[in-house]
Amino acid sequence: MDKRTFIKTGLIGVAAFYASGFTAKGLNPLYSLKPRKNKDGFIQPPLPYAFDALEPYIDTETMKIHYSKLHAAYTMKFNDITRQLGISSKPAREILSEVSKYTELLRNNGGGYLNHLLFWNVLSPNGGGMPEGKLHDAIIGSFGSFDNFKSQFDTAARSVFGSGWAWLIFSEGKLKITATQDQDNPIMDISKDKGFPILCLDVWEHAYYLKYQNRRTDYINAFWNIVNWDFASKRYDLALRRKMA
Ligand code: MN3
Repeated sequence: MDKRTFIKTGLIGVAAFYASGFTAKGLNPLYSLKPRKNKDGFIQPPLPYAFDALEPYIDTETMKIHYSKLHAAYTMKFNDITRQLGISSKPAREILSEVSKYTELLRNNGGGYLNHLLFWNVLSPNGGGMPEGKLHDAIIGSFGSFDNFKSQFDTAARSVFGSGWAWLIFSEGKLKITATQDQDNPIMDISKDKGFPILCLDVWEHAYYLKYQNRRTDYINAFWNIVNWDFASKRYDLALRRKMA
């Protein structure tokens, strides 16, 4: 093997390693929400930014606990349960799309696993502002204006009783806002509004209590400063492609 071939082979090895779930930047883009697996099952990819990167909107301590304790626990339990049931080789999306077949424990932990994967990517220290291109036009088309969209999303997020999530989904050819309880999501067959998630907001108290205490509205307002519209736009493109497929 000459030097050039050796380097080339080495690079392919590196590429294969990163393809196993990690990239040089940290997180493989999960636009398709198809998390990679390793021998232990579904992986919890690294956060795509530092724990303190979303300050002052989401505080460092909350991010540490949320990612390292809570999401890690959902991941571990989801792996345990899917292994016990002998369904660990199935994609997470597929398991959740037929979640009514399984126990509430699987529903809660599978939802907790996938919802947070999406949520970390929906946030960015370079986020905020407004979407561009097709997603922008679709939001105006579906909600009349960007402010109307925000206000409807805010209402959905505020109205979740107890713990849950607010969602922007692509459903039956258009954008729609919905909310779910606990760790349910619009991929699940038990969900009243089913669709392809574009954007989500975790409104469990664990997502904001340390900084905002009971002021969920302040947390929701802060969210708009860190929305990763670039990621959301790519999710929307994917939703359109799937619809046409
Ligand atoms: Mn959470």
